[in-house]
Order: sequence, then C-alpha cells, then structure tokens
Amino acid sequence: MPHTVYVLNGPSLNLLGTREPETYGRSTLADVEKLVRARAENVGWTVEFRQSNHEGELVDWIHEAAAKKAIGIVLNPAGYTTTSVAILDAILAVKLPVIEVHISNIHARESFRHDSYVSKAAKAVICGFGIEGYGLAVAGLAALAGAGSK
Ligand code: CA2
Repeated sequence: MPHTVYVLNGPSLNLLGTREPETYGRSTLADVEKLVRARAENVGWTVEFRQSNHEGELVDWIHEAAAKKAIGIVLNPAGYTTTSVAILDAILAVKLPVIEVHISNIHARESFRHDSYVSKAAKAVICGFGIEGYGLAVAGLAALAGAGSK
C-alpha cells in the first residue's frame, strides 16, 4: 500500500488566485493540488487534498489522517493559524508530522499573523515561497520518511 499524505487547507483558500494576487499570487487551489500530486507521485505517495472553512472539519481531518495511518500532514491553517487551540490540540493528539505552510511570508506582514498556535506542534514551518511551499513540504516529509524518488 502506498503512503498517503494529507494536504489540508483552511478558510478562504478556495478563493486562492481570485483575490489579493499581490500577496498570494495568481495560482488557484487546483494548481496547488496539481503541484502536490506531482511531487507526491515522485516519491510514490498518494494525496488526500482538502479545503474547509470550518475549524471542526479540519480537526476531524487531522484525526482521520492518524486513523488512516497517513505518513504526515501538510497544513495551511490560514486564519485559524493564530486562533485555534483546537487545531493545536488535534496535532498534539495525533503525533503525526505536520508541516505548516503559508503561501505568504507571515513574518513580513501584520504582527497579528506572526504568533502561530500550529507552529508549537508542527514539525516544520514553511512560509513565503508562494505555492511552491506545498511542494517543499512534501519533499520535507519524504526526507523525514527516508523515501527515495521513484
Ligand atoms: O499566507 C498564507 O498562506 C496564509 O495562511 C493565508 C491566510 C492568512 O490569514 C494567513 O495569515 C497567511 C489567508 C487565506 C485566505 O485565502 C485567500 C486567498 C486568496 C485570496 C483571498 C483569500
């Protein structure tokens, strides 16, 4: 059975590519999915790619990833980054490697974006690389898992 990586996207990321291109670029979430699937395929992994505007649904998917024995999670928590103890607790509970991704460099933006609950439990954090950050996160998980390219 191939390993599965869960790629979870938080609120409003369904709008990627349609607003604020100066901050988030012009790629859509469908482009992100395509990129991630290609990178996962390189290491023989399958992808569960999801987006939700609801905190509890993201929590459920983190639990699901663990129940399904996923190899890890790539998570862009979007607006829940700086507010969600529930998502932090879910990550602490599942003990899967979580790579936190932000398209923009949150540290070069308003101070309210800097303090991430998710970072307290994430294995690694990638921000500011645009959507390439998702590809880097898959590569990072593959390096952690010792998966060679296929
Ligand atoms: O840079 C990122 O990936 C963020 O996680 C995006 C969040 C923001 O709250 C974080 O501080 C940084 C916002 C996601 C909203 O998604 C949109 C995408 C395109 C256009 C409008 C909203």
